[in-house]
Amino acid sequence: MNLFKKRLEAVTNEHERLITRKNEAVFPGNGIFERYKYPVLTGAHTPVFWRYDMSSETNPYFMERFGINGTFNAGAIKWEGKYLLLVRVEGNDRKSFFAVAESRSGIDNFRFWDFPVRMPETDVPDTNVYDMRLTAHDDGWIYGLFCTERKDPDAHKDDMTAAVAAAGIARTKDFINWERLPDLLSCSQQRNVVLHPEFVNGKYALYTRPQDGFINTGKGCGIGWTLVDDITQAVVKEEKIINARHYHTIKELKNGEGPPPLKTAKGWLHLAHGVRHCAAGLRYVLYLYMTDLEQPDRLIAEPAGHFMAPMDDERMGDVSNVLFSNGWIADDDGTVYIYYASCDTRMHVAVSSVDRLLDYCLHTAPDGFSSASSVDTLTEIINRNEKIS
Ligand code: M1P
Repeated sequence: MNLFKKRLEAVTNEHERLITRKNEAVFPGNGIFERYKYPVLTGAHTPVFWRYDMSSETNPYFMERFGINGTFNAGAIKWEGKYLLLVRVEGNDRKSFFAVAESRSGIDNFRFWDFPVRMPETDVPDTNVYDMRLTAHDDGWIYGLFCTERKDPDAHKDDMTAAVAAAGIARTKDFINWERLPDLLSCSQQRNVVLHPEFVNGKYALYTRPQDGFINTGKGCGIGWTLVDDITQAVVKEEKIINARHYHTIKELKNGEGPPPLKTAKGWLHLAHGVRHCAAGLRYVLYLYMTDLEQPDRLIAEPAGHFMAPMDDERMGDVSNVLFSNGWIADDDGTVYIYYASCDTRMHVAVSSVDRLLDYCLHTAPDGFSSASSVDTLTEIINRNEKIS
C-alpha cells in the first residue's frame, strides 16, 4: 500500500474511533456533578476533510494542510432534539472561528457539521472572534454574543500585542445563516457579554464585563448588568456590578459570566469563571451564584470558592490551569449538561441536575473572607455530624 493510502486509512479509522467512542461517568465524584472520562471534543474530532487535502495527486504524503490547535469555549443549546455546541475552533495559525458540533446523547459522539460558520462582519473587520454565548430569546431569535478582537488603533507602531475587545452580536434561526448586528457600544472594552433570555421591563438585558484593557479589568469590578432598548443598536448606558470581585477569593483578579443563566423555581442559576494570580500564573476556575427570579440583577446566593477547578489531564494544554465555560443545557427532566473547556484546548462535559445545583447553591456556606470564618463553618459541620453518630 502506498503512503497516501496507508495514512488516509489510519487517520480516517482513528477519527471514526474517536467520534463513536462511548463516554463514561466518573463516580463517585463530589455529589454535585459527575465528570466524564473522555473530552467531548478535541482538535482531532474535527473532520478529516478539514485538515487534509484528500487528493493523492495534490497531497501525495497525505499531510495536514490546515492544522487545528484546539476546540474549546463552546456555547450550547438544545435544538431539534439534539445537543448543539457552537465551538471555538482555533487553527494552528491562532485564529479562532465558530463551528457547530452535534450529539444525540449530550455526552458523546459529537460530530462537526461539514462547514464552519461564516460569520458576517461589521464595517470594522474582526481579527479574531471567540467564546460565543447562545441565548434563545423571548423575541424568537437565537442570539450569539461573542468577543471580537481587533488590533488597538492607538497602539505604537512597534506594538504587536495591544488589542481591543468588544462584544459582537449576531442572530440566527438555523445556525447556518447569521445576521450580524452592530457591536455593543460601550465606553470600556468588553468581553464575556451574555444576553439574558427574557425581556426585563420590556428591554433586553445584558451581563457585561467592563475592562480597562484587553487583559486587565482594572477598575472594572466584576460582572455587570445593563438594559438595552434596541438590540440592533445596543449601547451600554448605565452599568451596575451585580457580582463583584473580592480580595483573597477565587475571583480577586477578574470574573466573567458563563452561559446565559438557567431559570429555576428558586431563582436564576448562574455559572461564571473566576480568576486569581498565583505563582504558576493565572488560575481560572468555575463558580455558581444565584439571582432573584423577579429581579435578575439581585444576588441571592453564592457558595464560597470554586464549583469546578482543573484536575488531572485538564491541567495540561495551551493555557494551563484554566477551566472556562460558556455553555450548558438544562433538559426538561432537570438534567443539566455543563460543557466546559480545559486550558483553552478541549471540551468536556459534566452532568448534574437543577435540583442538585440549587441544593449546592442554597446549602453551601458563602465566603466569610477569612480563615477564622472558614474554621467556624467547618466546626459547625463537624458538630452537627457528631450529633448524628
Ligand atoms: O485564557 C483563559 C481565558 O481568557 C479570557 O478570559 P477572560 O476575559 O475572563 O480573562 C478569554 O480569552 C477566554 O477565551 C480564555 O479561555
